[in-house]
Amino acid sequence: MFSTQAIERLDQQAIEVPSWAYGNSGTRFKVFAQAGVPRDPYEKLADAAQVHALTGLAPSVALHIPWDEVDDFARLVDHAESLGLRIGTINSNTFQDDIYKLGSLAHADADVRQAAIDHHLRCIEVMHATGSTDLKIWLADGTNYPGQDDMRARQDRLAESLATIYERLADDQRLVLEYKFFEPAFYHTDVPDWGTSYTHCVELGERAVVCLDTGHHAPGTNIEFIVTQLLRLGRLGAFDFNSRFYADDDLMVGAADPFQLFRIMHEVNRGGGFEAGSDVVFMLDQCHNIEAKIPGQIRSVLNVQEMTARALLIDQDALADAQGRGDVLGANEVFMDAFYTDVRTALADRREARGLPRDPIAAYAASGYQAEIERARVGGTQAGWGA
Ligand code: LRH
Ligand code: MN
Ligand code: MN
Repeated sequence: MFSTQAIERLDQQAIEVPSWAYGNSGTRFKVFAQAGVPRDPYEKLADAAQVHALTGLAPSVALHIPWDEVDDFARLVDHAESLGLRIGTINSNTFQDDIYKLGSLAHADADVRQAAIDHHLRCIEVMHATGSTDLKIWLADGTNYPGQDDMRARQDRLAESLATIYERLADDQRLVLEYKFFEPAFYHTDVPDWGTSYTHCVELGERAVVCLDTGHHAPGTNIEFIVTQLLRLGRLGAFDFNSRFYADDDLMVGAADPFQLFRIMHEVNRGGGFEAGSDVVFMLDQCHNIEAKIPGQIRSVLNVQEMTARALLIDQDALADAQGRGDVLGANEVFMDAFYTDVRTALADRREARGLPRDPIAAYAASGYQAEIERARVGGTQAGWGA
């Protein structure tokens, strides 16, 4: 079914999983506790290792600081390596402390800005200790009411704070700036869209790149166009994948709108994002509030793989030919033919050939791992919001 090049790309596909997906999570209404959830970052890595062992798709784990602070990061790295994993992106959280109520890097008070900068410097230390190359910054900064603060001054302060952090990165480290159009701030957000993120990145330098979280756009936004543009500009650093029906729902990627994921993956392919040497990081950023966490992560990485496989099936020559001839319906048919192709059996065959289970979800259920952690772990923590 697949070309040799497509098989190569699928075999090499790597999707980064977030440590917070394994802990208890929920909404502002309720956090539902699940039996066997991890009590610390070591156990989160052990759970992530299950996902990789059964799919071959998830070799790295993103951490959030301070959720995943430990005394000895060298020990955490050893633990990750013993599980066949590595530590990926380090996310800085400047949204959970009282001092950041009115902002962090864009705050009006220089002392608060300094505290937020210091937190990022701590994240850079963690990156050195873990070998991580990406510092991902998402800011809750913004205002709730018109006139509450000077939006223009906030941009200037933000630019200055980001520059101070950027200067401290090593040559092989990147600053990845994530945008989000609203929430928790409801009137304005200081990095609301890809244009603002891109503008700050260009000002900072070549190692500043944009993170596109699929849940962070207004309804109806053509996300794949943003992917195209950022790849064209050489500034698409990372994805935070998840699904949304309404706002930042953080549901499983590929669940709400697999066609959108397919369209995104086509643009990634078109823009060279799957080529050797591409440094686009494909991360999941989602939580499992009501479903089981490890199977939820397995389902998610398989969804990404399936839509990537379908995108790689697009007959590029036929598509270019139809486009060149102005054959509107013909071009659309070539595109849709690939989307409507069921790749699940072919991917199961490929997994079997690689020594992986044909059905990773069934293999997880049969492994006994879930029963083991439910027996061994008592008092798992809320690893998401409020941890
Ligand atoms: C913000 C966000 C960001 C955070 C994560 C927990 O909505 O997408 O990436 O780090 O959620
Ligand atoms: Mn995100
Ligand atoms: Mn989000």
